Amino acid sequence: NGHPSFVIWLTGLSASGKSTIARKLEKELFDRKIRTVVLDGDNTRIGINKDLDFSDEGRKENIRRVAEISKLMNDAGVVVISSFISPFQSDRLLAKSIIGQNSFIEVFIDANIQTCIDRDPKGLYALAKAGKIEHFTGISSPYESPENPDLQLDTNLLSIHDSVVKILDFLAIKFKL
Ligand code: GGZ
Repeated sequence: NGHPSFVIWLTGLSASGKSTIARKLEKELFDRKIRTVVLDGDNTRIGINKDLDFSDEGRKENIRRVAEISKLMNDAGVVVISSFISPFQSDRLLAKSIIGQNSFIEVFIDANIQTCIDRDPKGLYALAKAGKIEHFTGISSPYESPENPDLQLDTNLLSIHDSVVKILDFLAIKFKL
């Protein structure tokens, strides 16, 4: 009854393209009558996770909670697009174990740090370099690249559209969407 449910987990630096890809993918899935929700820092860090900071521990708890929410929504039959920097391999592994390995699709949105610094759409990299934001990912806090992602999308080379198509192609094969 209905469509399969799973979690598309987008990981990558700030300004790598995660949110834009998440929103376009959401629209494509909506057009295919697939019930979809996007979770990201914008809709979780102001609400359920507003007590958390960007320390390693704050991020760990952020990812743990959004993984648990992703799991609950997934169990209700909703496809979840979770778009978080999620810089630590151990936290992504935890998310995978919470969600279930067959339902967890790890997509590495791979833009190199210099590209992100050059884009700097919100001026956050400049603030971080000036020491005005502490432990900013890529500047003063690490990003651990996924070792074995289901998909790796180089947004230096691929357009947003082509990135979304690659995800849809993957889902078509894996889940016969
Ligand atoms: C990284 C930060 C920080 C620090 C604020 N480090 O590009 P944005 O602005 O809109 O998205 C980033 C968002 C990252 O939140 P996440 O919940 O995805 O991070 S994590 O998965 O690591 O928990 C950025 C903004 O928050 N932001 N301070 N210090 N990004």
